[in-house]
Amino acid sequence: MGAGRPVAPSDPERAGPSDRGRVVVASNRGPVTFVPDEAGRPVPRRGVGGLVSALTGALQRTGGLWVAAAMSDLDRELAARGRLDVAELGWNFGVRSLVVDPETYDRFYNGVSNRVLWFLHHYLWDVPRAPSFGPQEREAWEAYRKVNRTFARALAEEGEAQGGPAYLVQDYHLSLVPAALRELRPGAPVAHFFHIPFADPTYVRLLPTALRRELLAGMLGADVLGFHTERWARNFLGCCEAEGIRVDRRRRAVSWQGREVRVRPYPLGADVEGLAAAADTPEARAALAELEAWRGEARLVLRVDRAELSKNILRGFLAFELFLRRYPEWRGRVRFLALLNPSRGDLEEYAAYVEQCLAVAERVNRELGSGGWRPLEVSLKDDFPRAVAAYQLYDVLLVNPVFDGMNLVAKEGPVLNRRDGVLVLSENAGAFEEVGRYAVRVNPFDVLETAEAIAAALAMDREERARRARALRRAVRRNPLERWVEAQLADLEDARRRG
Ligand code: GDG
Repeated sequence: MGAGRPVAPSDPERAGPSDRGRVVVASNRGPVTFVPDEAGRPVPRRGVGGLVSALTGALQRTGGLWVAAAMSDLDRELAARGRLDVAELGWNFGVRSLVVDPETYDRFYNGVSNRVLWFLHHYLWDVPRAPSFGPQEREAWEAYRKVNRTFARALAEEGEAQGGPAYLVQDYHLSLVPAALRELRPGAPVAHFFHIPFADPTYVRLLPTALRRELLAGMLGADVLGFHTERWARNFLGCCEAEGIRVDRRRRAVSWQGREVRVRPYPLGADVEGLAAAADTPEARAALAELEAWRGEARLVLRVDRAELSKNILRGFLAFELFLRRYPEWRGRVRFLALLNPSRGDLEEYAAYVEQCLAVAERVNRELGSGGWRPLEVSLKDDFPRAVAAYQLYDVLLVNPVFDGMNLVAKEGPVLNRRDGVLVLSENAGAFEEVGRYAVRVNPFDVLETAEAIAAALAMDREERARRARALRRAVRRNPLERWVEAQLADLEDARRRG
């Protein structure tokens, strides 16, 4: 989350049902970070991205509170003084930041959330070697449990002040919060949303038995469990069945401790208005001019990702290399731009992966580049305006994650693109359920197929490109950003009415 644009205090176009009670959101990372200005005064900066827009939009309508962990030293210092002051962002909801001691937080965040749960649900382990669960991993699990309980306690405390809110708990970091919160506030309506894939029952068995049962039980404390796609929801139901828990597949419901838990897909939409505003900033316009000059007459293949193992950057580069070797007539006429936002630098697997990607890019440039033509340009930088500018310019957008909960890039690109660019999309990206039929489909492990997909996308005739681009835009616009929260809140209310 970097520097962001200001949020409109209230936008009547976006107003949803006004009779909803208050909402309390919980997530590991909050919607705001503080950076000191020249005088050293902490200034709040709103995070960028569809998720922050969806949740701040909902909170603007209902009022309430967002609870998150303090990230930086400055965050921790401000959090220790009480509620964060976000008045200058025009928000009519509060933000509470939780302080966790840095060692516990590191075990919770790096040790379990990113090293175990992220790897598990994206199928990232090199199975002959990892995972391996010994005493150290159990200790990290203890920290995970502790931070989840800290969140649950804070949410329960806030329940009174917020007049019995609906709770929207976010993501895999907080899988144990629903059950812990239910113990403290038994009748409270709780939805939990998983932003990443949910692995299938066989792969989930890579987790020690007690841990995977605890995870399922933690999530089943919710009334509503949300995933981006049918596929991830089905995997979750399959995992419950594998543990002997009663599941009604037809109604997508789990019977758990005398309650019924609904398990549903709620695909997150793209922030179409926010993207248009971001493209209109001076930073994005300057980046657009610079990229246009750099591209020249060449065609542009683009990827935009966090520098992240699950995004399959390396196979993407190898596929582009293979494409250039099989179709030499394209040499000098196409450029590949990879905009990579640095991520999780604390994990050695990530540093090694990024290094490997950079080395492959260098080799491809050395072996295949000639004259002033460098085929593969990599930018490793947090630069949202540049991403928004590049979206407008691509001829081919390569989105080939090994697995991805949704992948918003696949939806954002087509909204802003001006060249009837073609989307090459992994069949394992959640976005595939909504927009896959307008894209060129790839199996992310098949480098040859991906190379051929790039070739097919570049060679596609004008009418076909225009037809697909139009259909993509329509498909994305059919799912407005607000629907994601509204559908969860409506299902929570319904679940409550039916007891
Ligand atoms: C997780 C799940 C799920 C691009 N460049 C920069 C930057 N961006 C923005 C993009 C987009 C977002 O970052 C990336 O979102 P994705 O959905 O593609 O991927 P994850 O970060 O892995 O998100 C994913 C998502 O949660 C929401 O539920 O779709 O499956 O993995 O909006 O425009 N943002 C910043 N700097 C950049 O340089 N700050």
